[in-house]
Amino acid sequence: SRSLATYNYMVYHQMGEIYEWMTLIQKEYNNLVTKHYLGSTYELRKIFYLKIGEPSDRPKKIIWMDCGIHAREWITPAYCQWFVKEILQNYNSDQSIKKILQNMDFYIVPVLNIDGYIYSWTTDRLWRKSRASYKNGTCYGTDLNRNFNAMWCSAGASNKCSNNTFCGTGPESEPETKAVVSLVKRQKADILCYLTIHSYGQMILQPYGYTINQSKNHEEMINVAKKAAAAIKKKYGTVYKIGTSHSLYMNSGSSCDWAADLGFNFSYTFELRDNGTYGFQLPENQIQPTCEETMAGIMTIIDYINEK
Ligand code: ING
Ligand code: ZN
Repeated sequence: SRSLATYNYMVYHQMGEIYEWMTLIQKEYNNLVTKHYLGSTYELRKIFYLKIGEPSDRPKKIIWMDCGIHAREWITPAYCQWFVKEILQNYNSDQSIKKILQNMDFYIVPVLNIDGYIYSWTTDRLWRKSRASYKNGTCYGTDLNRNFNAMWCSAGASNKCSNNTFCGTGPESEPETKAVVSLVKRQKADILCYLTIHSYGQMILQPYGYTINQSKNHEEMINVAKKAAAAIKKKYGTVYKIGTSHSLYMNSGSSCDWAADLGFNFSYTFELRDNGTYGFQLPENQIQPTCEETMAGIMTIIDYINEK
């Protein structure tokens, strides 16, 4: 698709189309959107994020959201694109979106694990990890959501490359992880909320995964997650679970825990539809309802933070 007007948000898109979409969206909405280089993948592809908000002279607060850290979770890049389109299309008519874009900037990474995403299109639909090569090319891929510096590789992760939860050769060993860490640390003082989008399972997870300990504002985060889950349910009846990652399964080295340790008050992992019927291969006719309900959930969190 060469034009934004005909871009179909109700189908899954190959990486080449998502790159084109990023170019089109920043051109069409150049009053609100700029495209920035985040870093490079292992296979030397460029990772971009879209910065969305009204221009301002003073530093603005930031909401971070990444999609596609796991290759096979195709609904998540679809959601990040949906989110961007939705806030831009409604900016003029919706006073609450206008207010948010005056106060804050969104940093949106539509696809973080680009090498893996492409591989899931070309070769293995259920590929999860990055495409870094180990052991003379006999073994591939790090689980980028086990590669962050949060009790790295202590539990719920594997140090064997052949495993799906391989944690890498060290904390932040992977270029995709490094790219996130370097930008997020640079903007640390301004980030209010760190959102990372996965599928599947219908959950809103909060820190921690590596310990039974809770974050300092655990109760507040639970209350906000409850509100978000209620907003999701109200849309199409989809039921979400909420809780700490640890209460669902132990894991270490996740970006959500790392972000909490950096000091962000709000750090959530979303697991979008479904509950296992289709799993990672969510049919395209569920893209729209999934994105609409997720929109309701995420805007609940953002409204709360913006009004705080
Ligand atoms: N789920 C996440 C995973 O990386 C998760 C679950 C949530 C891990 C929060 C760590 C922290 O395994 C999927 N679907 O990838
Ligand atoms: Zn995932």
